[in-house]
Amino acid sequence: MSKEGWIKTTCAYCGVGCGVEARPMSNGLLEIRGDKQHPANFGKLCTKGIALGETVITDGRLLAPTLVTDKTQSRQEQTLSWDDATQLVAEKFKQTIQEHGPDSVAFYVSGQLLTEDYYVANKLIKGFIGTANIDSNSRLCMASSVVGHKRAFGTDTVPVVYQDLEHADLVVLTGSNLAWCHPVLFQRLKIAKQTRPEMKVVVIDPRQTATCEIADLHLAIESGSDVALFNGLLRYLADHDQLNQAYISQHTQGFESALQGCLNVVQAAEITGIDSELLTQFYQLFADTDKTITVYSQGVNQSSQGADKVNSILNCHLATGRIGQQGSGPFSVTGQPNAMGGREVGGLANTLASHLEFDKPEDVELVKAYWESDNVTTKPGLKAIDLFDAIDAGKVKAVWIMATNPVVSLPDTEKVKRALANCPFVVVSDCIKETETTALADLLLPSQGWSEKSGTVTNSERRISRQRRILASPGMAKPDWWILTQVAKKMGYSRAFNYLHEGQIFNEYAKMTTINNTRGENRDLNLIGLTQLDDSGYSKLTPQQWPVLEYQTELQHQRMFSNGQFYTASGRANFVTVQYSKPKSTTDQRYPLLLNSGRARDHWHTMSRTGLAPSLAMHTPEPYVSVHPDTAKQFKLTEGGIANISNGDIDIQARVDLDSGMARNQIFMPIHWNEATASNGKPCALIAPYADPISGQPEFKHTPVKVESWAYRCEALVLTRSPLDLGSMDYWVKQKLPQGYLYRVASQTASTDLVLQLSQLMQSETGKTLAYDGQESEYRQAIVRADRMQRAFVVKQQLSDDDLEWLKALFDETEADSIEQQFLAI
Ligand SMILES: Nc1nc2c(c(=O)[nH]1)N[C@H]1C(S)=C(S)[C@@H](COP(=O)(O)OP(=O)(O)OC[C@H]3O[C@@H](n4cnc5c(=O)[nH]c(N)nc54)[C@H](O)[C@@H]3O)O[C@H]1N2
Ligand SMILES: Nc1nc2c(c(=O)[nH]1)N[C@H]1C(S)=C(S)[C@@H](COP(=O)(O)OP(=O)(O)OC[C@H]3O[C@@H](n4cnc5c(=O)[nH]c(N)nc54)[C@H](O)[C@@H]3O)O[C@H]1N2
Ligand code: SF4
Ligand SMILES: [Mo]
Repeated sequence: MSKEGWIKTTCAYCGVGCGVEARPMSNGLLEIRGDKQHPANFGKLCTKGIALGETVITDGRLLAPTLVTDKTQSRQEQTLSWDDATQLVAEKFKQTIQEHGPDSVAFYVSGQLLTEDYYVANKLIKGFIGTANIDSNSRLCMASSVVGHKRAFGTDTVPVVYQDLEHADLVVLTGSNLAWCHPVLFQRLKIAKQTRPEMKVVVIDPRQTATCEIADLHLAIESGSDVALFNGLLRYLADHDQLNQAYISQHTQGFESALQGCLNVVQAAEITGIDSELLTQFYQLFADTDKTITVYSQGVNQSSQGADKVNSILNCHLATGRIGQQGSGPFSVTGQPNAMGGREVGGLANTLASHLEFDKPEDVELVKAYWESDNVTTKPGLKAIDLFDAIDAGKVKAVWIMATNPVVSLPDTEKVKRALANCPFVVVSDCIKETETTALADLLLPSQGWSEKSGTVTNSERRISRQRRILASPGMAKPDWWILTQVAKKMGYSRAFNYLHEGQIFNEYAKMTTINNTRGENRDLNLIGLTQLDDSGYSKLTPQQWPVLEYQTELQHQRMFSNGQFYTASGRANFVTVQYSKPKSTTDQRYPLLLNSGRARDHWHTMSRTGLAPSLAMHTPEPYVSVHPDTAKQFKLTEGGIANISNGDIDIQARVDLDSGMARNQIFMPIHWNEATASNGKPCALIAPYADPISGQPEFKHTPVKVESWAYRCEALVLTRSPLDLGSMDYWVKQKLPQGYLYRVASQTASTDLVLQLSQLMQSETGKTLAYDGQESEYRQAIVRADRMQRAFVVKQQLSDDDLEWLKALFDETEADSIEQQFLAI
């Protein structure tokens, strides 16, 4: 802690992993500023980082272990002690294993766990329970990159460092909306381009996104056609004598095979839908520019060809020797704050631990010896989609979900719901009480959240940083690692899970990276320089970039593979032969448009945290669907109207946002709204569970749908100081405001019926009722108590921003007479 009370920690959100300094304020919130010394951000923060202090309120928190004794509508709950709750998990898991074997249980975890939590979860299930049925929401996020890296490099390793973005002469961003999803990295890139205008930026994305603001070239690629684009590039480089032959012959293998079947420019142009001249312009730019970085993210990974897309990119970098050199390399940016840490400790069903692998029997022996367990599993477990299928089929009978909300974020959410509803024992560890996933739990366990929990995370450039405890946690919330160890002990594994604090777990993990790998000779992930940390050293740990052979007191920028040595059997990098193939599903007359899905600037996933910050809700207050104006015309949609989006089985609704940057055959929806925040705006409800056959990563960006206008007869604004249940309304969206909660409502019923429904909602509030009846054109009702408006609604055929501003202003009034006068005025 600094003299002024600032505590250094790391941002709760994206994989940039910005350093944050936080200081408690007297009102219980946190003052936040960027950490000037942190090498990810040097003091900068984006909108989400800046607003972290607003999100530490305890609204909606899960406060105690809770047993749900009746999962039906008339839900019955019972609070348990930690001892009883963890005893119950241990007993249920043990009983299930005894009756049905270890593969009948599973964990489903998250890149939002800290490395220490992840390590303990992985050790318990793979090392002691004896199944690898632990998968992570990183399957939805990074799995294709993991496969691509392993196939090419023999190890799952990001070669570049952030500085490379600043040194590059060409930055290709493909399937990445860096401006919104990794904003501080984007700012670094933008400043670098301003400083060196000769730097070129190319964006490859079917949409013209905010990232295109700095693009010299935007290639609006047909959805799913990246392999054709990068294979075309490989062939172009070969045809134009732009290969690095020396690098290919000295450091790689498999080039000839990879080149065979690569497309020429005309063929690539045909498949990608990009004009061949524009494509040639890009290919020539790539050929001409030695210092090239290719940044890629979910437009690449989340595809039924995700792993092949990744290798098509890596092939081009290997063919030009552009890897491990300053300013060049392929750069898979990570999504969640600890997506990378999870990959390190083995949080995916098909990795063992610490970059030790199932396909090497000697690695399994090393893990057995290190963990002193005979029960270490020898084979991979079920990947996320298969795992939920196995739950649905009754094969997995007990599941523990931690720090993720699969009922919102997995494809085919109806199936996920059904699977969990029928699963005999569902445990959910979360900070929030009411999510779509906690609604299906048999047992809820309250976890500490950001600013309460303590441990480490690793960012996109392999840099390990501390998250520190700053505030006390509410109720009985505990760290995830602690909860896991209590269960492990009660299952009979006391000796292996006797940790007193997270520093001990980190130490055990750091040492694990050195087994048969003293100084990184067999595996690149090596933390020997951190194995000597004592409690005080862990407490003061400054950012360290792996490999950590010596404790880093000075800032390091270590590129990987600079010496041309890889972790394959031969030490050479592999070219992987990949061919373009069509995505699994295609549009037809009935479903003529492709639904693409992704992120909005100021929200994080299912909004459990960003939904609490009024300042963050302003940017995109409602679930929206971006549509090209021509497409809108064709399907009779208007700006600000509501669209119905359907896959034939399921319909969802969102506000129409006309966007001329959209492709005409696509629509785009953000992933953030779900049943907790909107009536029916969840894209995953429509998405089929098609996945990449190797990585298991779902195809989230390519769903054929039809779209039509969702006509409504009237709208309402409801402002209230305490939350309401609007479950029965046709269309509603919840938004946090400084004054309380705003609900935007649209109804297909007559306005008089809507007024009746809303009046009933008003009744749970006490005070003087004010009612204004403008004879169909406008209805208003409010409850005033203690010189404050407590709850109010306005119903009109069409509401405007002015109506909202008027209502908000009345909520700030502190004099009952004045409120009444204004509210009832014509
Ligand atoms: N604001 C915000 N930031 C976040 C997050 C958040 O929730 N909110 N989440 C974090 C997480 S976990 C992740 S994984 C990252 C994700 O970060 P990004 O991957 O940058 O974000 P997305 O919006 O999912 O998708 C990126 C782009 O892929 C494009 N795309 C779709 N199909 C294709 C295709 O076939 N080819 C190509 N080349 N592009 C295509 C989409 O149009 C979209 O613009 O963001 C992280 N940062
Ligand atoms: N259609 C579509 N779907 C997608 C994507 C897409 O682009 N399109 N992207 C996918 C990707 S990349 C991702 S990463 C996922 C994200 O999807 P999810 O992981 O389902 O989303 P989150 O809202 O981040 O869920 C995290 C939950 O963990 C809780 N939590 C936060 N911190 C802690 C903690 O320390 N401990 C515990 N126990 N709980 C905690 C939060 O309250 C929240 O309920 O969505 C995926 N789904
Ligand atoms: S860029 Fe990412 S890590 Fe940095 S402040 Fe923004 S959300 Fe947090
Ligand atoms: Mo992600």
